[in-house]
Amino acid sequence: MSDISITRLETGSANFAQSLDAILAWNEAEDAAIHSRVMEIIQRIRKEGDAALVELTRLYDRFEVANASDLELSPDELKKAWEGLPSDSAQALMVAAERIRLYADRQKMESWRYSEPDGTVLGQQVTPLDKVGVYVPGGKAAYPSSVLMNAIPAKAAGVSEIIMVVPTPGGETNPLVLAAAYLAGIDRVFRIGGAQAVAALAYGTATVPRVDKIVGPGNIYVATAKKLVFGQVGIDMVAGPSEILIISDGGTDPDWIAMDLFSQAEHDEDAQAILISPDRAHLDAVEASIRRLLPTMERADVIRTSLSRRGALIEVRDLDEAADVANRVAPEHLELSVEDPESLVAKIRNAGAIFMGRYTAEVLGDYCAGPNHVLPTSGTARFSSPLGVYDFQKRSSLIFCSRQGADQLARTASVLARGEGLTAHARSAEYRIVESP
Ligand code: HSO
Ligand code: ZN
Repeated sequence: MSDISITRLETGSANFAQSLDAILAWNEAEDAAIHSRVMEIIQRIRKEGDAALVELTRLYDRFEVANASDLELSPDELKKAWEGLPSDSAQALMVAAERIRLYADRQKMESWRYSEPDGTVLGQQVTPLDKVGVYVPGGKAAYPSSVLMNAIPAKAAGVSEIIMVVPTPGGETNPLVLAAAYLAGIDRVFRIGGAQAVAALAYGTATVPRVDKIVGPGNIYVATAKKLVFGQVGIDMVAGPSEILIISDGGTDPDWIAMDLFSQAEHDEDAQAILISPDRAHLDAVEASIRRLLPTMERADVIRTSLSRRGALIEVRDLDEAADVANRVAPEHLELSVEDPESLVAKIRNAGAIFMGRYTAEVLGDYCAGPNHVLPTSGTARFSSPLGVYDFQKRSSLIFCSRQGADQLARTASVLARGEGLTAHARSAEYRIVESP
């Protein structure tokens, strides 16, 4: 069963670009049936509010409550989950939370102002969002670490209320997730999920408050719902499957590299794990490690499928070319498993998170290094960034004009307004002209 076929590519071969594109291609199922089903659910929540929420939760999660208010967990239940944790789990969550908080604090955008000689003041005022919804999946992808990664930056931004939604299929709660919610300081938790939870957060019901932004991962229904409510509320991003790209100079233990590839491949069948190296013998050695270690893995089936479907071992001429390929892929996670990561990192333009050096396994970032593990996927690192405090802050421009400053600006504004044929604009400006030129 350790049989696995993993694509081998060489940048030197004529069809390299096409082969790489084929490996990278990721078409999120654009399913018209799912789209219209989700649309229907959103409409129902908007029209019927709590009643629809209770009914859809019974239908999809087999979780039945008499009143919508019973969908909310009490602060006491969260506290109990926290107190019931084994001490090593509690300790580890605390270490992770503290490090995520310290990193997040650094990301805070601050307000700023500057003045001009005539007394005019310009600036930018930064304000946290009021209410944020955090979606936490209920099934196999229910990660307590993701609760921390989504909630702590919101807290650090100063968001006044964080509302978590988590489906509890069959009424079963996940104590680790609830404990993480308690630790992260989440204010309210509702036992709802799917498109109905996203709609409830976006539009509000009598029981569930309407939020300003919804963050957090979810299945295709949740992702589709987030896309459909975008505009009514903000959303973080619509994440694709996890990805890791490792650049190795050949000096790292092949078993370490194989396990780092596995660590992303085990997330799901569509995850992507790619290794790039100028050292052919090293690529062979890692391939051998993959074959030897795969049967020892609990999630061997998932790993085998994702490595066969979307994995690749790529031979390049040198590390410069490795950086070029990495920039083309724009991976979610990039490991620089090389002797001198500093000189290589300068060549990286597109990556969600960069792990520098042989000891910096991606898993350390997944849980506790400090930077966020919610990262741009599917090549979107070309234009977007990790989730951070700034995603929970917004900016307002500030303009103060002194009498003299207004006079000066009005002369410019008046000319431009008349050019646009907007007389009220022009006259509004001209009222402020008080001195003769
Ligand atoms: N690698 C995932 C995050 C995660 N890993 C959570 C384990 N738990 C996406 O960055
Ligand atoms: Zn992970």
